Amino acid sequence: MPRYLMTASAQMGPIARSETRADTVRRLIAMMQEAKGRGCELVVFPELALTTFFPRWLIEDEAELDSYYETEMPSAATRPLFDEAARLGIGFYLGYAELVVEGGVKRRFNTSIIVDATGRIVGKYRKVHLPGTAEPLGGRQFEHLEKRYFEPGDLGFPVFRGFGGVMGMAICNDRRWPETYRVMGLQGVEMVMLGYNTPFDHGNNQCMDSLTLFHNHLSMQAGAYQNATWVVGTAKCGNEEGSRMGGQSVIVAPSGEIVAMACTVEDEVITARCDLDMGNTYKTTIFDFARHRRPEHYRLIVERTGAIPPSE
Ligand code: CDT
Repeated sequence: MPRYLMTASAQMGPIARSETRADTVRRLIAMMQEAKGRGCELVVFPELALTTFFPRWLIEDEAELDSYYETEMPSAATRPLFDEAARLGIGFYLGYAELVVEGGVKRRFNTSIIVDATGRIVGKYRKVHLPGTAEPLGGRQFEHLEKRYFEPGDLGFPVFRGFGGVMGMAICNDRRWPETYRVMGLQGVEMVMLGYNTPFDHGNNQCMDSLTLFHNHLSMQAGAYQNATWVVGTAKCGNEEGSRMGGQSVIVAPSGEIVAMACTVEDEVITARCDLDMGNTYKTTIFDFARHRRPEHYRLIVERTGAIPPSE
């Protein structure tokens, strides 16, 4: 018996710096309604889906910086999204900037949550692989200051039971790292949801710029196939405040095949009927970890070559 999960990826076009949370939440709700209308039980929104991608700028005014973060979830501004999810009976993944105060100290994370079809938060993840720099590089139109504005996530890569399967999360740059998928793969993940904001700008490396969309799919398709899991990758894209970002949001099957892809750089909902049992075909054959993985040999190789040991 297949275990179908009707899934949507709700890509977003740019969010202007002047756009309010209320405006953005209205866009998210419209796409959630479309996803539900197309029979979906789950909708995946992008990374930092409530604001413009602010790490492109050096923001020295602390109050201004704080205005990009959520201090509670749901907040007054995001409550309508949770209410609509519960009314429709649809779950969602949402990325946002999180600010928590612990012992009088502000801590900032690039965060995502899974919300179930009753509007309840059932999982939280904080981005581990933060790209860019803590100090501005200068000499370029846009910075990438995630290392300044966030600390690396402290929640690991947990998986959550929900939507009839084993669900995991990642955020943007995490998708380029095999560890991301493998840590969840070792926990039997069946669907990895992730949002991204990926500018075409790699400093002066124009060769890499031209491969932006290729590397986007390459990393998600490899992660899906090598860990026998669905991957749902959702972009915020288009020309955001002069920064061009890649789209081509996708739903990738455990075979590594793309089964749905966005074709605009605007708000666009794509859907797929995802059989969560499909990964079992791979998990019991070529990627049967228990039978074929050889962690003890990885250690031997590491000892002989002097490379840094993998943490298992
Ligand atoms: N948001 C984010 O993590 N973006 C990075 C940019 C890398 S440099 C262009 C990404 O991996 O897509």
